[in-house]
Amino acid sequence: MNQAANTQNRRRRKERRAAMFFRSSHQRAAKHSGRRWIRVLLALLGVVSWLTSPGCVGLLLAEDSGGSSWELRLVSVLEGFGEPECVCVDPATGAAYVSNVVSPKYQADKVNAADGAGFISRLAPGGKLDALHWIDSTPQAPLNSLKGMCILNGVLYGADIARVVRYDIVTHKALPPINIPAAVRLNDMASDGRCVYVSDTGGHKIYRLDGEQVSEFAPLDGANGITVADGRFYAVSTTQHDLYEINPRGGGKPRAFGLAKHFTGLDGIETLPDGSWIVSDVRGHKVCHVAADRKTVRVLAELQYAADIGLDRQRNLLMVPLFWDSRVMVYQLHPSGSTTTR
Ligand SMILES: [Ca+2]
Repeated sequence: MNQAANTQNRRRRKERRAAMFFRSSHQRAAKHSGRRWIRVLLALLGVVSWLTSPGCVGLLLAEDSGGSSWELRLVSVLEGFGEPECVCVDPATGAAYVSNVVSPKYQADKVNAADGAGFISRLAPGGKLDALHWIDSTPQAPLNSLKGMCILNGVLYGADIARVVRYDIVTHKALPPINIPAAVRLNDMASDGRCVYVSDTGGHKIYRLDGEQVSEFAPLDGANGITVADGRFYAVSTTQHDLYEINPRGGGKPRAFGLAKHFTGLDGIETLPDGSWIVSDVRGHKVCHVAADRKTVRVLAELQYAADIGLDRQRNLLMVPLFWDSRVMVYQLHPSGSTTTR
């Protein structure tokens, strides 16, 4: 009887321990499950907070613009030019300068003639024509086939066959030109705030002008449009039909984007604040957006003879000279889907 009672007591103790074990397991599981939900909730809150942070909004915009999120809205069409090749915007004032080659219509072999027929126009900030003949060619300071221009320290620089011409912006006074005897066909110009650079399409290279000291900066077959943005140097080739990143210290092999299949005669290039680009294709008759991924290309406008574009970053204005059409198109540049003017 005692033995039977003992056995029964042992069994009851076992059952109580088992019940306690299962109760505590269930409590642990419930507690664990609760912690898991808290973790999921915290993670969700984190994601929501990140999505609404300014950095993330910028990232999302950048990703959008990395795809195809810019569009052009026509503001005005300016007439009366003479084979305009380049629009150069002065970032200090918003005024823009237009180079006029002046050449017999559709005679491409005449666009590099030393004929003293060129002139420079000026647009007021916002893109209205201010002075069609702001600078005229003179026997003392001839303008032959002026193409790309840039501005550094109040001086307007222009590429004119084998010379870089210079004008004081305030006084209009011509400064002595800088000759580059080895140059074949100078084309576009850009400045990094210290030096100016000029491409030589015929000589397949880019020169650097440090003051009046000229040196070879980088080789590039058919070098045409050049631009410097945030310490990075980009160029387009009118014969290789591609965009290139160039070592800002000079030298080395330009790094091609690999987009040649999209273009037939690249001319101008500008970098947008989100790290993407706008390029003009003078023989492809279009202006395109190249996304920051360096792969996505989208046509923004189909335009006959779209030459070297100018960008007013403050007003988000893009100005496109139409070479043989002798007009300049002024566009507002908008992120896609935007309905407001910035
Ligand atoms: Ca050009």
